[in-house]
Amino acid sequence: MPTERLFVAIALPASVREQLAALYEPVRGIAWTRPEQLHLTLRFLGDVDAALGETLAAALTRVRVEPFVLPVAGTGVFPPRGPARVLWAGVGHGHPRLHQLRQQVDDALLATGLALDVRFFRPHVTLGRVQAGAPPGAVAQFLKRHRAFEAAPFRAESFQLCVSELKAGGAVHTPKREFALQRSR
Ligand code: 2AM
Repeated sequence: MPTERLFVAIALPASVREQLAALYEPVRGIAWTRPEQLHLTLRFLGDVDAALGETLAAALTRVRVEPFVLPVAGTGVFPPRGPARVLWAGVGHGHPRLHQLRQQVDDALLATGLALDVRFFRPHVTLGRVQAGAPPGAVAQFLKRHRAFEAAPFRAESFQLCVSELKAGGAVHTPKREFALQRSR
């Protein structure tokens, strides 16, 4: 059965991506997210039967959340303690509509019968992955330097169903469908 590795995300406008990519430093052992791929994941679906794509897209057209302004500010790491694996930029506490959107996306996907690995939602934009061999202190220095980072807030007007292909040079993300944020009729 052919599968696709899918996720639902909010794409960031070029201006925000540029501000985030300006934080990147050539540190050995940190693999920075390609600037054009910077995004906020709402839901990772994993490998899904490719034949289900249209059903999932149809379900997502039923999401009704109004556009909202999202701040992009602060930096942090996952896991918060112990060796860092992921460096991220935050979105404050997240706009209430961000959580509403995540909830509606989950409800829409669950209604198709898809099994979701529901876990705590920690909205973030992954900036880079820390690999073995990163110099000790590099992550701490990055966090210290960019703790007060703040990009211009942006208006989230849509979300996307995306395909992630794992390639030798890293994951390549391609939007499959875009859904406008809109109030319920
Ligand atoms: P993140 O790094 O912003 O959390 C596409 O693969 C996106 O889905 C990734 O950029 C990642 O978003 C998220 N993702 C990948 N693998 C995941 C997993 N096993 N569990 C949850 N989210 C995952």
